[in-house]
Amino acid sequence: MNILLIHGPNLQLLGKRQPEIYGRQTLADINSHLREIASQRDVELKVLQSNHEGEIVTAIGDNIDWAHGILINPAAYTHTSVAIRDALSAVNLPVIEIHLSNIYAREPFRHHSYVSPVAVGIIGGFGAYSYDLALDAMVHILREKT
Ligand code: CA2
Repeated sequence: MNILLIHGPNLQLLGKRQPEIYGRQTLADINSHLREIASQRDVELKVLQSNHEGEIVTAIGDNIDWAHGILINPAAYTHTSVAIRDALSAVNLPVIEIHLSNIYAREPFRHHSYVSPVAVGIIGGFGAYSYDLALDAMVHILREKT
């Protein structure tokens, strides 16, 4: 089972800035914890972070034949990117949208997501644990399918 995990713009700053909003764990901490869970679940995890919309679009398309499911924290692109939504919709794989924070408890401009309508589910508000929950949810979905 192959799962692609995409982190959107500015998430490379995790643990280094605004810990009151996004927590103290760095992206490297989160990724290494997820790789551990993935290996316990017998899952191949491919991880990438990009600050560029086009790179994220390309990565989604490039993994169409590799990935069985996609986990994505589109970060600010959640609220702006038709291109990422179209790419996710085109690959026709299960997608789980992840957020560290509860976007509905924040500024109104964060309340709309272009990605949610093409996701099977959305997990947010649990800090780095949102990623653990999303990985387990994806494994559950993919195991149910086989
Ligand atoms: O809560 C989330 O995971 C978000 O996707 C994070 C995005 C934000 O634009 C979304 O509305 C919600 C922001 C990611 C920026 O990450 C930073 C991390 C540390 C310091 C500064 C920014």
